[in-house]
Amino acid sequence: MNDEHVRAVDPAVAEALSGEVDRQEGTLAMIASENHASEAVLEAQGSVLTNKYAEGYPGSRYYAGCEYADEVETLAIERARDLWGAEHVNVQPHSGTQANMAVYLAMLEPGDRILSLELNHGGHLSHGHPANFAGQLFEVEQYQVDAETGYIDYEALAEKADAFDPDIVVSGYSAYPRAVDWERIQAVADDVGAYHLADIAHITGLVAAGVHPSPVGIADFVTGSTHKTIRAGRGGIVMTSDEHAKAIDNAVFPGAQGGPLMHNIAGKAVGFKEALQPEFTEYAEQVVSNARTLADTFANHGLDVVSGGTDTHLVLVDLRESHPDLSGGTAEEALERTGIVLNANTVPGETRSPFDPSGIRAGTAALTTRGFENPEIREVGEHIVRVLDSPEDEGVIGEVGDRVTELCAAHPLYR
Ligand code: DSN
Repeated sequence: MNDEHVRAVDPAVAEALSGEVDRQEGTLAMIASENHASEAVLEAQGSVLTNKYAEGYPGSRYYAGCEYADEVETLAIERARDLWGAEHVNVQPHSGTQANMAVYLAMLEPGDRILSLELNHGGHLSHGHPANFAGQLFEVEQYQVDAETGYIDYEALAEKADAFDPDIVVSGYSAYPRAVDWERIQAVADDVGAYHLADIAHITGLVAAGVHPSPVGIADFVTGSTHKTIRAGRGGIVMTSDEHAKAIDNAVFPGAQGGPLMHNIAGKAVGFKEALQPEFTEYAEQVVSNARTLADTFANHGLDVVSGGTDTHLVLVDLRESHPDLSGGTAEEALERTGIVLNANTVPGETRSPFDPSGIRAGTAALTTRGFENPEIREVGEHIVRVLDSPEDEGVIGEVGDRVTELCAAHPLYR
């Protein structure tokens, strides 16, 4: 990729950037929250809009010279509305967590109550973990997945809601492989007079393409990030009805943020345009098909796939039964040595430390972007199993690593 100006000014950063291009090019990105943005998105994100202050919203800014910022942000908003069908969209959140912060800030008072899924069961830090602002400012109760099935325990969720009387129920998850029944969670929220926030950060692209049910029009608020399955570059987004539009806009700016990252919003606009093309639906369908193939491959080799499979882009494996002496962290490290990059993950009923948990999480969004289809995903799944079985066998690490290099070369990204 062209880096002549960075290289002239700062060779150290140029070397690191070039190393990162090589790393992405030469390894298999299977961290479920990652993807590879197109060069068009990268160009927009690396544009002169990084120079522009545009506090406010299109047509109503606190600074002069915002005509192009207005144009770009309006395009991002219109395309997001086309993609997800929301009445109102705010494309300014810097990340998914900032989007969630805006919803809490708009609708809750400090000390109010959040009911959300436990982190070990697939939730997210910004849903109320004690280490996060959401856990520090609000009272938090958590629901779980069913210990046997790995699916959300909707009945227990309803009972918790009755007992806890939350102000907001949070759905949408970071490590939950199954389709979410948004209506059922909405009914729980309605029963206790709570708002419903559906955080679709991981599945924005799947929802936009119609391969996962949409919470838009069901939940009061839908938040997401824009760099995962939707592939529109780093950032966040909030969607809501006209009723809550003003509260959300005020909560994003000036409530939670200052000047919007206009270069990122340009990336979102471009990525959303790409996602509106018919090929994106094919992409999203292939992402899910690939994830199902990966889950089947793992299950056929005796791994404990949480919930028995997947409806999304991700697969969660609990290593405790099949590999009792192998932690997620050791598995992650051994796989990284072969060029397969995924993450250690906590699992429902976690018994180890979150720093070295019992599971691994793997996603197919990035590999699908570079053109992997089911046979290659099956092969990658078999390589993962081989490494899990022999994480310290240098022969296995070397053989798998060589094959990963061949697979990457067959699917170039940016070169
Ligand atoms: N860190 C992201 C993930 O990996 O799921 C979520 O923010």
